Amino acid sequence: MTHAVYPVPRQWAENALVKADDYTALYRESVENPDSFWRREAQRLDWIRPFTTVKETSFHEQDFGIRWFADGTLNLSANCLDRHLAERGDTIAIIWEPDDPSEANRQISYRQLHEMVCRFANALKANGAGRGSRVTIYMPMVPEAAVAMLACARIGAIHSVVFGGFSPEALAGRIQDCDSSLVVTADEGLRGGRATPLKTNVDEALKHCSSVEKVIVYRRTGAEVPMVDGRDVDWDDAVRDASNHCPPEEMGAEDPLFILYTSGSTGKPKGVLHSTGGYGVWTSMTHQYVFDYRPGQVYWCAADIGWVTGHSYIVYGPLANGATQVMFEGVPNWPDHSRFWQIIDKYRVEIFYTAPTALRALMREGDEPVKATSRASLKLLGTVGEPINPEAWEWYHRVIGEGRCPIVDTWWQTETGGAMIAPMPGAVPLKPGSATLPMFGVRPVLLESDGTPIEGAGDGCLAITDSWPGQMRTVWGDHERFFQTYFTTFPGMYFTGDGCRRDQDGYYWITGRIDDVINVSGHRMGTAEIESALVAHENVAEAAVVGMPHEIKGQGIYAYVTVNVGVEPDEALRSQLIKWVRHEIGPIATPDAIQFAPALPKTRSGKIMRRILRKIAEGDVSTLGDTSTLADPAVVDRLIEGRQ
Ligand code: 6R9
Repeated sequence: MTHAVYPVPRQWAENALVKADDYTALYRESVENPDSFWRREAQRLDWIRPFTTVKETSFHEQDFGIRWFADGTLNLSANCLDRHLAERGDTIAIIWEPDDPSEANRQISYRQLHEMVCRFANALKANGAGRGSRVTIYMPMVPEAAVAMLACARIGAIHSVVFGGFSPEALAGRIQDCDSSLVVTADEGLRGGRATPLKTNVDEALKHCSSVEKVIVYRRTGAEVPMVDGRDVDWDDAVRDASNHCPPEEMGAEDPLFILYTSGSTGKPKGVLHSTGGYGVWTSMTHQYVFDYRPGQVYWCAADIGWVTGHSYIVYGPLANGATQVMFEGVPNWPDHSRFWQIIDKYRVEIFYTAPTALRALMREGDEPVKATSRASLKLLGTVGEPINPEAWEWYHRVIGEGRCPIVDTWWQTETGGAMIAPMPGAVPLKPGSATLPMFGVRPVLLESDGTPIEGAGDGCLAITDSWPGQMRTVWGDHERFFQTYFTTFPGMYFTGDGCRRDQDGYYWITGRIDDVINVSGHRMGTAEIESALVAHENVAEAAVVGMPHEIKGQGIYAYVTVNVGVEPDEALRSQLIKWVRHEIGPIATPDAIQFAPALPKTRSGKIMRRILRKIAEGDVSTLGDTSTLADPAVVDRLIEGRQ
């Protein structure tokens, strides 16, 4: 197969932070002599006590462990704020653009952000939080969300941000799992002109959570919300008398920074735990090199703070690098489809980072809403979250960037902390649809499913053979699950769960998840989670969920449902079940199709054959493969007839 190749534009080749030769030499050093490479890179952070050891890691069962810079101490909030004050205290850190363009924006300098964080850190302490305690943050996209995260980092509390689109049930599960003592939320969130009742959701969730003692409520819309006496505190009241002086806590490099829940192929969501030192070095380094970031440039990552992209590339990476960034509360298609491009013009954004699903949705609206804007400030574009189809890549490149801006397609995961496979724009020629080449320190391998390594060009399971500083350190409360999930499929390696192809030039092409995780609009959903929500409904006997191709979302959710005896599987039940799943997990888990199935295809040992269900959902029934191991092969014909 031949693919378009976009060479590095001359200006980029000459002026980039990392040029082609640098990339080759530094990559080699990073894998051959990681200690010297990382000892130098880690100097990008301010350490309180310098580290003496660098890399102490093993993926093998007998001496399994991941430690980086372990005897060093630092504070990441100080790295994101205090150290910038002398030189760029008055530089704007966050330009906040509200959902409604007619509402006033906010521009917050590093000095102001520092003061907001110090005050809120003292407020957290006054409400019982401290080193090691867990604070759940359930907030809309307002600067106070970042303030809450940095305030936790400042006092050594571990934040757990829960995306504002999750339901009270999903929020409760995440609060219970890490026993948060404090929740930070807002009265309401605003997106696309619609309000989300965040505080009411928290009240609902807390009926099932005994660990929470305090709730701090930021007033976003001013809506009337019930406040529980002795438990609920107004944000403004909490900070009003708080001192603006709050010395940063001295944290060990391996002390936990945050927990972020993510869906896996089995069981309930896992609390991915990231460390302080390694994560700080990794997010700062990748942000600088992948986006070729120079102080003074306006950068915009359009992700939500509830996902890892928001953690790494809105909060920790850019702020550690002293960046000026846009933070956007709203959505790409409201009030109209030019919203993103208008914001780019309004603030002269140079670097823009978003997800393929947003691009595909906007592409469908045609070029007019784009052409109505200038976008002359743009220099670099980025994508993340799912594979980008070459068609969307070309549109992004040709129409949005007018052929002038390299596109950095960044492959990474909640577990990896930051970009793992991504082009450095001044060093690596681009191929639409490929995340290109590995980041410094990243050693990818492709394997057959039996573990045989694939050399050269080929297609297989993507694993990483050695540790990198931004790697997650454990699953909160379940270290054994961490080891079992990631290091046993291919012993001695980190297994990503993704399939991948490598071409003759050594470029990586992520083909998507090969486990039971589906990627809906760049959001990870465990099929098991949706299945357990479905079977929790009184009329459902059994459910199996698979991904299906979806033009905009990348993947859609296709659910096979077997109802209880005596229940009529009709349209009313179908819409009831869709509502039910939204209620149990949140709108992002809304099934796109529900097929009522009299029975599911199972092996004789009772295992559901998902491969067959996937094929039927994809509408590809000509290649169902071997069905001879099914207990009742006739089930398949009935499923094909009933396809939605
Ligand atoms: C950062 C983030 C991780 C999964 C990952 C993969 C998919 C992410 C991608 C990509 C192809 C890219 N993914 N970036 N696939 N190209 N550039 O998205 O983290 O939410 O944990 O999702 O997303 O399948 O395994 P997370």
